[in-house]
Amino acid sequence: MVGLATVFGAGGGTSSYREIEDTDVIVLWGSNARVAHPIFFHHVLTGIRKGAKLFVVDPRRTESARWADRWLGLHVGSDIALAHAIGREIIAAGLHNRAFVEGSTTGFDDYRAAVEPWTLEHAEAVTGVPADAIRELAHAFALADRAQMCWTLGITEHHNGVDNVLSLINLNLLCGHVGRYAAGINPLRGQNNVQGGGDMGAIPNKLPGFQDILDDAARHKFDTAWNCTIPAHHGWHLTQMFEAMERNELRALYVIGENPAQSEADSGHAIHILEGLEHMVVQDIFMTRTAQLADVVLPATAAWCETEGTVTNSERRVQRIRKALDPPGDARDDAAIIIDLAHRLGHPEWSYPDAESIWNELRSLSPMHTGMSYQRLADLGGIQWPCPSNDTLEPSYLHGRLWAEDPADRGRRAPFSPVPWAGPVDQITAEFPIRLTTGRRLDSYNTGVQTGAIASPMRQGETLDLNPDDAMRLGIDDGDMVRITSRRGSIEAPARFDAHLRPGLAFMTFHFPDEIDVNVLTIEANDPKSGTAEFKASAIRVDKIMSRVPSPVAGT
Ligand SMILES: Nc1nc2c(c(=O)[nH]1)N[C@H]1C(S)=C(S)[C@@H](COP(=O)(O)OP(=O)(O)OC[C@H]3O[C@@H](n4cnc5c(=O)[nH]c(N)nc54)[C@H](O)[C@@H]3O)O[C@H]1N2
Ligand SMILES: Nc1nc2c(c(=O)[nH]1)N[C@H]1C(S)=C(S)[C@@H](COP(=O)(O)OP(=O)(O)OC[C@H]3O[C@@H](n4cnc5c(=O)[nH]c(N)nc54)[C@H](O)[C@@H]3O)O[C@H]1N2
Ligand SMILES: [Mo]
Repeated sequence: MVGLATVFGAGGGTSSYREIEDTDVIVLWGSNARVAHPIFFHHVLTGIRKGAKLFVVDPRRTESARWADRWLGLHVGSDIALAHAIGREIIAAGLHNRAFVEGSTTGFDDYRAAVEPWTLEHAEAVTGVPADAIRELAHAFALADRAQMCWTLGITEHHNGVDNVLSLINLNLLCGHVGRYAAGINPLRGQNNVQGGGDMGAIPNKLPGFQDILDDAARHKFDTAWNCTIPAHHGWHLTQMFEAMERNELRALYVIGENPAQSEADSGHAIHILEGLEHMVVQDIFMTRTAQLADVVLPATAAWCETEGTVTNSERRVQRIRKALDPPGDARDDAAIIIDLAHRLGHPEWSYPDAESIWNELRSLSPMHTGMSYQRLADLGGIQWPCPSNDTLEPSYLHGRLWAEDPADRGRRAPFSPVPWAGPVDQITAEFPIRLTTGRRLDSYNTGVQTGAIASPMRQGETLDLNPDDAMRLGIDDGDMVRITSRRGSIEAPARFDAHLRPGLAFMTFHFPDEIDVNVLTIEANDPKSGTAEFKASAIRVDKIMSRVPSPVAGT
């Protein structure tokens, strides 16, 4: 979101899901949407059936790549090199959209100079992607009438995640693939309401509706509405909070719906910091490992089925959710708990009889939500922001003004970003010769708290996935028990052969922390601009500790 906000002002994907069905070229970059965004992927499949070409850029030949016309298997962390080579090739072949670049962007000359060294051959050497595949993607993307660039964590979870994002946005600017129907730039959001959390101001620098916390007029509007004084400075993001805890500057933490004892990189270190807090409150629907470290645990209801409210998805669509089940035991609505807390902190005027009254207050303060009454949300089956009034129709895509006939109507031009390339922080050496990247499987969800609570025949348990050639060179057979060691720590897991991995690459998830806690291994190298950790690039060593125990054969 930082990258999109830098270029366009608003931190949101530019297109609607259905637009991917009407596009000519789809690039899934560092995203395994077949597994992680299956509903969105259905729209991708419809697009493919209607003739769109799919390119997948990922160091693993993922389930998503099975539907691709071309899979570009690159080295972990080499994305900027690849993006710059694509940009250079488009310019060298004269395929960029000159009118759009001249009329609606800034900084093209600096960008052209930054990509100049990235010839196809140089990029092939750095990324491992054959030059002809780079050329094919460059030409298909530039020649398409409409193209969509979609990315997720393979791009953002790096020490230079924001620069990675900017290097992809450059390509859309170069070809004018933004601000038109079915041409767009779309980061797919992770959790079902992570977009909504940001829209509501649950980020350190914005008030609800992305109103800037440094804007006096915006702040005073909220001061008056909420009877308080909002500090006129940015708060801390999660990484900065951990740093402040380590300095003993932040001494109490109120955690709602997050399990940082398992989801933080270098979790051994993170747990140590959480244990040093004077006071920690955890509000969750399960007794998580973080909750076990807390002084107070507040049992909450599950937002998606036990309460009323709204969620906002990756295409900025706000939808109603309704209570279907009574919550168990003492569990209470998240909002009710927070309102009670406000009363006890001396704000008895907080009075919201139901979720709708909270929402209506938001509509009165956040212009992009004003036209979204509960009635309209129900009638229309969800509405995308911005929706400033009761007669706003679906905006579908953002930034259409970049194409306005009259330059005066185009608003701020979108800047190119001549970002530098820098490889992963955790170095591959003789002692740590294998690159570990971490991510997701279809059958489990994040730290496994929710999916681990039910038995599923789909779930196989965690493995270290290795390229078979690498494994055999290390004397490791499929199913052998191995020790995995990084510069932070060490864990054990069964090895599994996966020929879809590039040589030198291993893969694990963070879904099974009770048995195998991968974040013991990951590096806490953060992007200074977004605070995101480099979950996607650790260096490891793998040692066999025990041969696979053959499963008993019936009758013996
Ligand atoms: N089934 C399931 N679905 C989920 C979740 C889940 O836990 N389970 N979690 C949700 C959440 S919170 C999120 S944020 C999303 C995440 O959704 P995704 O980002 O799609 O999921 P990941 O598997 O973490 O990473 C995506 C891909 O990045 C690739 N990758 C790794 N390193 C690099 C690199 O250097 N460059 C490139 N180009 N690619 C790289 C990996 O091989 C992987 O295939 O999924 C959401 N959906
Ligand atoms: N190694 C590695 N680590 C990673 C990643 C990776 O790719 N690799 N990905 C990172 C990413 S993208 C993410 S998003 C994080 C996820 O990290 P977390 O957000 O810490 O993990 P979750 O398991 O999604 O935890 C969400 C918690 O919210 C609780 N919850 C669910 N619904 C409700 C509700 O309605 N109310 C309340 N109060 N609680 C609720 C759940 O019980 C759960 O404990 O992990 C990060 N960590
Ligand atoms: Mo996420």
